[in-house]
Amino acid sequence: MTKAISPLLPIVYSKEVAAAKVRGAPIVALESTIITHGMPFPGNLEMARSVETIIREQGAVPATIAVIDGILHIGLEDAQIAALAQMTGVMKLSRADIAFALAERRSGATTVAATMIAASRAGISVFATGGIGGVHRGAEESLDISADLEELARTPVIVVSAGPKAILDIPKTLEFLETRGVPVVTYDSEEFPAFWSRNSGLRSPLSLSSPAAIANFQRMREQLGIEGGLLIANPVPEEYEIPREEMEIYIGRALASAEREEVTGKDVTPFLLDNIFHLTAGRSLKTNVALVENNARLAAEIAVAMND
Ligand code: PSU
Ligand code: MN
Repeated sequence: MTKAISPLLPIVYSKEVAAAKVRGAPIVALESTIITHGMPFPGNLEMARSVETIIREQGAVPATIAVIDGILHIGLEDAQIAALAQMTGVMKLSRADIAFALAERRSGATTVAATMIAASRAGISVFATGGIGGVHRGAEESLDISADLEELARTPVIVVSAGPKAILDIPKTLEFLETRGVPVVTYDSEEFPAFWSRNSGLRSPLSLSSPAAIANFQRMREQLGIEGGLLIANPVPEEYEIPREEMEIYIGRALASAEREEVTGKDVTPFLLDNIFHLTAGRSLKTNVALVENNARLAAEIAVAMND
């Protein structure tokens, strides 16, 4: 039997990220599933570009992460982002299959879980997204719980979100995070947000109101030898929010369609988001873009504070 030689990790940094690493400049990781599976073209491309601009304006460097032809890219050039935004049939990669895409030289977009793994490997400790995956409604039956939650428990990256996507069971998602020892910190509010809405009706487990305090909290966890990430919930700006009562109607309809069409596994989240986009005549997308931009701004401020 011939012994397999371990392959080297095929990792490439964009010019901008490579230079930032040399200078020790603050870097913010960005996921790519939100581009390929979370939003329709061209809104997805506009969002991908605007979050990068916002991060630069705050004095940090954006690193959009994706697997392209078997190479793990930490930071994409603009043409690569544009190509990704229009690609169809791209894999949606999580902890279970990111190495598969690399080994098999495939292309794939990274979810929150896979982006955390890649960011941590690249020495990046802050990451901005829209909403994390979580415990799905009806998980008692389906056992559908996003790998994002387990990743938060083990990988030391600060994830800035607008809360778990409201299509999920938010109370159960919070219970799971508590059990796994993941701190959930709402930014500048005591009320836990619900993605498109500023309020979930639940109180936030923790709350902090400055980027410096968030950076300090994560450093203190490191000092204690606690592994794992930190979930920041950043409520969507008021002018873009869709009230919870209204969202619940669309979510109910989308969930009913998913059940009727027997959608399962990785397809559930993209299916629901697309359905809600149509049910709200595109309004949910405007809110989604606004909240990702808002999260990118806060993530950049935290990355800058981590460097102080
Ligand atoms: N947030 C969004 N849009 C998205 C996602 C998050 O605003 O498309 C993606 C993220 O990549 C997240 C994934 O990790 O959905 C969760 O998928 P699942 O529920 O299958 O774990
Ligand atoms: Mn799932």
